Amino acid sequence: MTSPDFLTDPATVRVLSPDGTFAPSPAAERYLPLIEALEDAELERLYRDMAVIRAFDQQATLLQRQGQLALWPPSFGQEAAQVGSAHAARPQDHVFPSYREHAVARVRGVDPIGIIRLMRGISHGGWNPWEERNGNTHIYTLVLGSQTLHATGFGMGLNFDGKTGSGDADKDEAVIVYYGDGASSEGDVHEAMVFAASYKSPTVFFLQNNQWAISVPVATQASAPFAARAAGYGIDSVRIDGNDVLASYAVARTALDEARDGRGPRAIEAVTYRRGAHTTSDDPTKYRTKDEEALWAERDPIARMRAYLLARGASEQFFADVDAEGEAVSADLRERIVTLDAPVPQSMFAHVYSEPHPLVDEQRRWLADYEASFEEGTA
Ligand SMILES: Cc1ncc(C[n+]2csc(CCOP(=O)(O)OP(=O)(O)O)c2C)c(N)n1
Repeated sequence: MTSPDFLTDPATVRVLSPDGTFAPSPAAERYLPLIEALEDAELERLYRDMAVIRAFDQQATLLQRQGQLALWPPSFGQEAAQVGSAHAARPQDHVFPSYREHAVARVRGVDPIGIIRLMRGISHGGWNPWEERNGNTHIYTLVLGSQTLHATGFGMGLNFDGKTGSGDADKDEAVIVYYGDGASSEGDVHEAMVFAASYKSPTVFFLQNNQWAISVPVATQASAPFAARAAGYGIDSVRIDGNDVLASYAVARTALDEARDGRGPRAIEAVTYRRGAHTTSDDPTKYRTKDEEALWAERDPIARMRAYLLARGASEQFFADVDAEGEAVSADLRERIVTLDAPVPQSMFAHVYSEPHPLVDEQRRWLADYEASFEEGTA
């Protein structure tokens, strides 16, 4: 588990304390103008996005239990890190998610049925990143860390195309890439950081340190804060309280603006907690304690923002409307999921190579024979 000094470390950017009080840490001072510029409607939007995606996430978990999905990776507990950083990105920026970034996808405009289609096994992607309504959100990556290379290379391309550093923040483009504490041990992430630093790729490395890589605790991945590791590559790096949506927004906004402006990559370590299972195939009671779960429940990102908004005078009606929207999104999901096809196993061979390939043909034939053997067995 992340060392206890995290809550009191003055170098960690935190704006709201776990009980929702506005109490910026020393490191948060430089970001306060960005937060003070947020209007009530924008603050409420941050809360709304977190609460609605949580409802969707819980519904998807239930639907997996009912056999509608092969697998579900819950985003439960990580909503602040995701919603804050996604709102920090400008429309022209590019987003490279891992496989748990449901809140990011929502903020960028992706129809959640695309995520559902992927997790049902009927699509290799789920949505087209180049369609405008998808907000330049690239498809989920299940191979740990590889998306950091894609994001770095994409950012290098932006530089070559002259799409950075003109000084026009409404026109220049940047990239944000999401990955986890476990993924940070992959060579890909390190190679990506070397290239990003050397070529000043306008890429923000956004690490959600949710304390666990399935059953492996974060202490096994890193003996020092991840933020220090990125700094070792020459990348400006900041550690934030990842359950504070305001900290996530302001730090990511600053990092993206700097990257877009041609000042090279930036890194953010968002310290958060995966409150659910790693996926629906996992049983976290086998490796973590009730005490630990209770400790992080007290630091829940949505409860924190709710308390802050209530203290600012948000109405009961507002919270009721948000709950109703969460239920509407869940109902829509329940209705649409039953209209989706069943997975077609043969489709897994469709996009391996653009040209026919003898090994893939052989595997396709093997699978067809294997499936046919069941029919013969029952005849
Ligand atoms: C290259 C690679 N190795 C192993 C796996 C199997 N795997 C899937 S998720 C996971 C743990 C990832 O943990 P972390 O990066 O902390 O992300 P989190 O799931 O906690 O969000 C592992 C080992 C994989 N998908 N890809």
